[in-house]
Amino acid sequence: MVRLHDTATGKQVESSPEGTARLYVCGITPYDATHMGHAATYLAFDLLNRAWRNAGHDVHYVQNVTDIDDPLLERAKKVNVAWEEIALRETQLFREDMEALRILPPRDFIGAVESIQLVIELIQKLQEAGAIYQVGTDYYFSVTADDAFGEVSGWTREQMLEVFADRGGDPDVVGKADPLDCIVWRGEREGEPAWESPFGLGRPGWHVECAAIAGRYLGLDFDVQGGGSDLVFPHHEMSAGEIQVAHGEQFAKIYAHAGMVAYDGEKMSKSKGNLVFVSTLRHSDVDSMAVRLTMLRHHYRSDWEWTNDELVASVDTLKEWRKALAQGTGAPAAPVVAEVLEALADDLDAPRATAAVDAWVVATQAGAAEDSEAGSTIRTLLDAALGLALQER
Ligand code: 5CA
Ligand code: ZN
Repeated sequence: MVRLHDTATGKQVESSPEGTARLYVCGITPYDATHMGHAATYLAFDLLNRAWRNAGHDVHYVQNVTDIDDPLLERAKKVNVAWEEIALRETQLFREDMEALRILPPRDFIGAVESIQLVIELIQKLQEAGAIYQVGTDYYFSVTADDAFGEVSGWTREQMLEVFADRGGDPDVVGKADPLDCIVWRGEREGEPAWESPFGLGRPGWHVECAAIAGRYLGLDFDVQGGGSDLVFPHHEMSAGEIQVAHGEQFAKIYAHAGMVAYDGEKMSKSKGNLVFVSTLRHSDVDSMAVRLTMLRHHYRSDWEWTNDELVASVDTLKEWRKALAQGTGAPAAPVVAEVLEALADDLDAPRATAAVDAWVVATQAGAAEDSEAGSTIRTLLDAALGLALQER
């Protein structure tokens, strides 16, 4: 049984999928390369994917790519490259980055652009429910249509209003019924791409894209909706609200959020430019497994700061781990297997899991030799549960 912290209830809850476990994780907006903050979020859900698999579940993992959005169009204009080209290039780079870090790919990897028909259908359902209205050529979702509005984040209106504008919202648009209402269809603007729809030429709003993709590929009431904690509000609140109003059913059972990774004292973000790119590390001499171990040393829910010192320490740690594994014989592996799997099932506690491996390495290097198969057992454990492939060199 995998236990996970649920943002909506503020508690640790048991995730008990019936058969196939269903996971949706919010994907990248591909206007720049993947940084360590993104990577840490995808690593968190990779641990969940692996924990479920180790518990015997098949996992249906869906991830989107926000391949049409304001930041992408702004970047395209600035560098004078077609937005489609930037999106394709950065999405490909993201896939290579994830592969290098041994983050298992989703079963369905779905772009917003290829999902416009699904989005239109969802907006039509919202229209039938009387939950959208027009302002000029734009359409908005009325948050008051959702009785459960606010239950994903648990935030007050004041808290919501404080961040809404910074996170893609437009509280000051004249003509909105409620400043928190979010756009579902943005009428065509000059120089921007647009698609035909019953709502006129335009493009989808952000939240309704993830709602439509998750609803179509996973069905309703799926197991876990995941992303970084910057998506709690408005993104996950709004997509859950839209599905609840359109279908009268719960969007997800659990809302799980990874902490924010900082660099130079501030949240790592494309807009601030304080970035450490996965691809830069990948093209240096640094072992990708050391990059992965550095992230594993931090609990996924905590906010933490990326430092070069920790990366260097991980390189040294892996040297010791490899040496101990190469001995073959070592301290008993069975209790380490049990502890690592239990730590990961307990809200993905990777720091506790890596500490158990450290203890085994120390004991083995000190001469413990009760288990003749220890090296290969621990190697397999590291690979399957923690995604660390430490092949012999
Ligand atoms: N395309 C949307 C989601 S539908 C988006 O938020 N894209 S993103 O490229 O900005 O972020 C991709 C993922 O990385 C999201 O889950 C986001 O919550 C997470 N993320 C972004 N910055 C950080 C950070 N500094 N630390 C940890 N996670 C982050
Ligand atoms: Zn999303």
